[in-house]
Amino acid sequence: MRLTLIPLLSLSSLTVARHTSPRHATFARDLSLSLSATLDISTGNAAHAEVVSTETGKTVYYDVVVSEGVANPDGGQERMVYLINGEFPAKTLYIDQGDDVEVNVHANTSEATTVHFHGISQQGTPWSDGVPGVSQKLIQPGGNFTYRWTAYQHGLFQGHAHQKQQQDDGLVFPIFIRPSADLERPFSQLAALAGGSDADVADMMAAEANTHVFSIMDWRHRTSEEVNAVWQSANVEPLCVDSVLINGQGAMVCPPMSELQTIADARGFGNITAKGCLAVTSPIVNPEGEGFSEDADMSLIPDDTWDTCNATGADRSLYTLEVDPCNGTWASFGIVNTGGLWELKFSIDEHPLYVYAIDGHYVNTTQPFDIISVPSGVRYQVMVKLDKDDGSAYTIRAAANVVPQVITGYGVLQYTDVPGRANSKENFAAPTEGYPALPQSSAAMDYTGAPIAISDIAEDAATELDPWTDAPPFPASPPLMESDGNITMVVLGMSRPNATTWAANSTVWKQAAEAMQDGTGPLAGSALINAHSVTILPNDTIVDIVITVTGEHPPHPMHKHYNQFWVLGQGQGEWNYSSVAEAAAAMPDSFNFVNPPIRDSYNTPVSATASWLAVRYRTVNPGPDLIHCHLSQHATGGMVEVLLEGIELVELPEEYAPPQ
Ligand SMILES: *[C@@H]1O[C@H](CO)[C@@H](O)[C@H](O)[C@H]1NC(C)=O
Ligand SMILES: *[C@@H]1O[C@H](CO)[C@@H](O)[C@H](O)[C@H]1NC(C)=O
Ligand SMILES: *[C@@H]1O[C@H](CO)[C@@H](O)[C@H](O)[C@H]1NC(C)=O
Ligand SMILES: *[C@@H]1O[C@H](CO)[C@@H](O)[C@H](O)[C@H]1NC(C)=O
Ligand SMILES: *[C@@H]1O[C@H](CO)[C@@H](O)[C@H](O)[C@H]1NC(C)=O
Ligand SMILES: *[C@@H]1O[C@H](CO)[C@@H](O)[C@H](O)[C@H]1NC(C)=O
Ligand SMILES: *[C@@H]1O[C@H](CO)[C@@H](O)[C@H](O)[C@H]1NC(C)=O
Ligand SMILES: *[C@@H]1O[C@H](CO)[C@@H](O)[C@H](O)[C@H]1NC(C)=O
Ligand SMILES: *[C@@H]1O[C@H](CO)[C@@H](O)[C@H](O)[C@H]1NC(C)=O
Ligand SMILES: *[C@@H]1O[C@H](CO)[C@@H](O)[C@H](O)[C@H]1NC(C)=O
Ligand SMILES: *[C@@H]1O[C@H](CO)[C@@H](O)[C@H](O)[C@H]1NC(C)=O
Ligand SMILES: [Cu+2]
Repeated sequence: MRLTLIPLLSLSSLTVARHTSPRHATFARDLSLSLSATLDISTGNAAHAEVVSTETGKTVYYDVVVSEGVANPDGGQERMVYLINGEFPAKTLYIDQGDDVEVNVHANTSEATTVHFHGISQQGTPWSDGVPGVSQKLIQPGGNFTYRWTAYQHGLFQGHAHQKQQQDDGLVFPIFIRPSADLERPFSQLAALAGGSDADVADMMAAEANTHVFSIMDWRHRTSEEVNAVWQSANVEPLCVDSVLINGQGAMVCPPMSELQTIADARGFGNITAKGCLAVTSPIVNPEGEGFSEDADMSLIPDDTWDTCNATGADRSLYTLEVDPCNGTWASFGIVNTGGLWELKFSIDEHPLYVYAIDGHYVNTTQPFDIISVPSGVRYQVMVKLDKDDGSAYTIRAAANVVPQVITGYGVLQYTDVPGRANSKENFAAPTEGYPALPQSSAAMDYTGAPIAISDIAEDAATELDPWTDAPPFPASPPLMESDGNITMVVLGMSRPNATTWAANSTVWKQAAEAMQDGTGPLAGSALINAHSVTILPNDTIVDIVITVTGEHPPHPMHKHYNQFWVLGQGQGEWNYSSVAEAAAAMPDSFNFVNPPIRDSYNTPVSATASWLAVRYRTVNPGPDLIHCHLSQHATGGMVEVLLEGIELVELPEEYAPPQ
């Protein structure tokens, strides 16, 4: 049921709000000058002498120039990529918690674009959320747009295009917000798990401020627009990638067919292609019936996108992070899946991951884990103990562990190289033909991302973090309950009407459609109120969003903009309850009201028949919020709902108001 519509809004009647960040002299500074300064993180001030809570009193300015270039990151194929300030992949943007942030995005591109700050709450700045047609107009080629927001949060985030699937082409950059000094951290727990002491806590504090980010992403030899062209013409969703990159570098891997077929047989895949994909004729890829296989034209699918794999002669240099071999010290790594398709399992051989934050929120884990699974858009922060020998090297792995494809990307963690040691570069070797040369370290997971026993003893099998049970928020932060106010339930059914569309409640929100490019926005409240895929909510109300899935779907990593949600429950079967309270009474084991995960992205459970996911939050930020599947093809395919929250309360600053 849709909620009551509020009266149509006239954007021109909105009044001008106080705006805290004044226009700055650098706003229109010469682009060539700003380029050299851009993303040169000189404003860092992690070691605050004084305690800061939410205000550092400074504004940081960044120019983000998006342009088009060519790159061949996996050695397999040169192709168009987006460059951020001239680089692929983009550098991480570091800021301090409490900073006022101004990011001027310049579209030096042939396609219009916008940038969404993924995970940032945009409290008080809904015009900087970057959703075309909803919070702003598209930035036209040659144009620019200044995003202004305050870094109330801390930890790992990302900025990425929210137009079409441009993110998949490299229009994405990690953002690390260094936490303010006075926050309580979960580091003494981690130190205790490692059998350490206060010295470890101090090391972790220092490491956190210098977090090194690994962006992991699936990669294709065709641009997202080429992929879309195949999708639309063949009427088959392209579901096969060419490689997995770590920080924009990687290697095409073409394992021997015998190896792949063994995997496929073990999993009941049937035939597998040289890229490790299900055959395009598989009913999982291409279901039977009208709108699907009946309307498909397989002849329009190029062989090199699905069937063949050719890494012959490719230059395949792996991303290598060199670390100092200081004994016993800790490194902080951020892991963000900047890709648009495959959930990736991440591990570093022989280095357990002490997870301390997920989606920029501290967590209280119970043990170190060998493997974490990172869906598109999700961010992990981990401490890793650097306790190995000089000159040794360890393989970093990012593996797709999904039904339609098995594939791994590799990187190297290199302790300052000492030639001649057992594990230095000259001794790297390919496991078998078709692989790049890798350090000879002990893996925690195989090519498919499945944990492997480190020895024959069962207890020594590699461990993998379960986000539902193993990472409650730190400090404990139980959810709002019925006693805190009325709760509105919004049920959204995820569906796939045909081979080219994905929908939230049967309505397809066409992000890429012409309607979204015609100049609606900023904060297109009135334009959206009568639109499809819009739920209207008052400000300051508790909302339960229940995502339901019917039939066999991949996990949908549901991402919400604005503030984060509590993941209250998940389960199998149909959702036939009128409230979460009623469902919880019937299935108490499917819920956690004590200390559930706090996230801005979470997977829907997989089921052969039906499943559901229930999340809770309070509307606190008047404006157009969004919840959508973060798989870029599902989002552009239409699996999006706009949540118009207290939209009548929005006061649009003059500089964001539409021209009269
Ligand atoms: C989605 O559809 C279900 C079932 O028809 C309905 O109960 C629910 O209210 C709808 N949700 C929205 C937001 O329209
Ligand atoms: C940014 O765009 C505005 C118009 O919206 C224009 O006046 C300004 O010159 C542009 N600045 C730069 C640096 O491109
Ligand atoms: C804009 O793009 C063109 C070509 O795409 C490139 O030559 C130029 O360097 C870019 N300018 C900036 C400031 O990035
Ligand atoms: C698998 O491939 C073989 C050889 O190409 C073919 O004969 C067989 O029908 C395929 N099986 C399936 C289940 O697609
Ligand atoms: C799939 O659905 C969309 C949206 O309803 C429609 O535009 C498109 O034509 C459909 N495709 C086929 C092959 O029916
Ligand atoms: C594979 O790539 C190499 C190098 O680009 C090329 O020489 C060779 O012909 C390709 N092989 C096939 C089977 O396409
Ligand atoms: C690190 O310290 C441990 C315990 O003191 C020691 O056994 C080990 O050899 C040291 N490793 C290095 C690389 O110095
Ligand atoms: C963290 O978890 C441990 C149990 O693993 C518990 O004893 C402790 O109270 C938790 N701390 C917080 C702040 O939640
Ligand atoms: C909660 O709902 C009840 C019944 O609809 C209503 O009387 C009450 O005013 C609501 N409370 C709040 C805080 O909105
Ligand atoms: C909901 O469905 C389950 C089976 O999925 C059934 O056991 C239960 O009785 C139903 N509950 C209601 C309130 O209809
Ligand atoms: C919206 O609700 C939040 C949470 O109660 C409140 O802090 C905020 O002031 C409200 N915004 C407006 C404009 O009323
Ligand atoms: Cu999805």
